[in-house]
Amino acid sequence: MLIRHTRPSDVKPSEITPRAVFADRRRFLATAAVAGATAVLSPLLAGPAVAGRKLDGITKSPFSTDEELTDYKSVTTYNNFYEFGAGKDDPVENSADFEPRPWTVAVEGEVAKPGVYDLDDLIRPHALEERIYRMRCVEAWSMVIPWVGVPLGDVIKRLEPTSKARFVAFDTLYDPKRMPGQQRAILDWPYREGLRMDEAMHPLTILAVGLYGEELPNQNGAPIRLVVPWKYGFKGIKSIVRISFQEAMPPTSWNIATPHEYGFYANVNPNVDHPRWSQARERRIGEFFKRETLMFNGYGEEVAHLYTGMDLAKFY
Ligand SMILES: Nc1nc2c(c(=O)[nH]1)N[C@H]1C(S)=C(S)[C@@H](COP(=O)(O)O)O[C@H]1N2
Ligand SMILES: [Mo]
Repeated sequence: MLIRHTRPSDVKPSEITPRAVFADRRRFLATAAVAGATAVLSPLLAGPAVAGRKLDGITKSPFSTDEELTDYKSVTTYNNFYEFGAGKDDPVENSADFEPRPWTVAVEGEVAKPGVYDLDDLIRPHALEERIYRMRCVEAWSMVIPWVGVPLGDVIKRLEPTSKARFVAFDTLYDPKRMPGQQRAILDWPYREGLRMDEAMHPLTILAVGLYGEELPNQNGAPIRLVVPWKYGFKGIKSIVRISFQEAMPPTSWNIATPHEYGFYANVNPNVDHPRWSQARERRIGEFFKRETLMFNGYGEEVAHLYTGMDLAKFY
């Protein structure tokens, strides 16, 4: 549960949490203390995840596009999430039993406030925004999705990265029992992604916790995923459990798998083709005719300055 109507100070965890879960939480607290983590822990456990639970208090963002939304069904049934299978309809079918609560995110590396953060403690200090973004998959299909989330930059500022932090790395959960696709070596698990610090701090970059006004469905990366609308979809890592601040450029899953096909930057660029297909046009899901792909997915005015002087054919 991301938005609570009770203040944490109003209720003791022993009053609202079933005994077994409370015991588990105490074990977790002890572990975190042993690990020396400066954990910021909510005294309330997040409630069980309920698919389609409405999120409250969402403000509309001026960064939204006014293009027609891709229908909810397509957004939630045509997915890439290899942890649940490589077919587009595998994630919705195979993630139904995935429990995205409770959830913690480890914050590590070059940062003043490392620790194991409860999801709520990472997100709740920030107002939830609706961000309607064009999304462009490297496979040349696109959607318009009304995400709900918070600017990653606001979260990062609160964590206080050190002056050495030049990159941010993200890991997806590694748990082959809960993510059956990880039982096969399709990728070098866990799925990993990363951003340069200025990309991570850019106001368009968000951590999403919902879509269409509701908590994220499992197949879209519950309970927390990255959204970077000027980059190919694979940068938008799902079900994040680790955020690490680093001096060196982090390895990323698709770059490890096929370096000549997928680079670190992965900016949407109609002028640089994938070795096996053109990136000049895309099929907007729900439309028949293809449309032209726009430089930086149409966000060039906002982000082109980040790449001044870089050869984008070399740094693809
Ligand atoms: N952990 C993880 N994150 C992932 C993927 C994945 O396979 N595993 N697929 C990526 C790709 S290729 C795309 S296009 C987007 C799709 O996000 P959506 O299903 O919410 O539209 O998720 C990205 N994030
Ligand atoms: Mo993708």
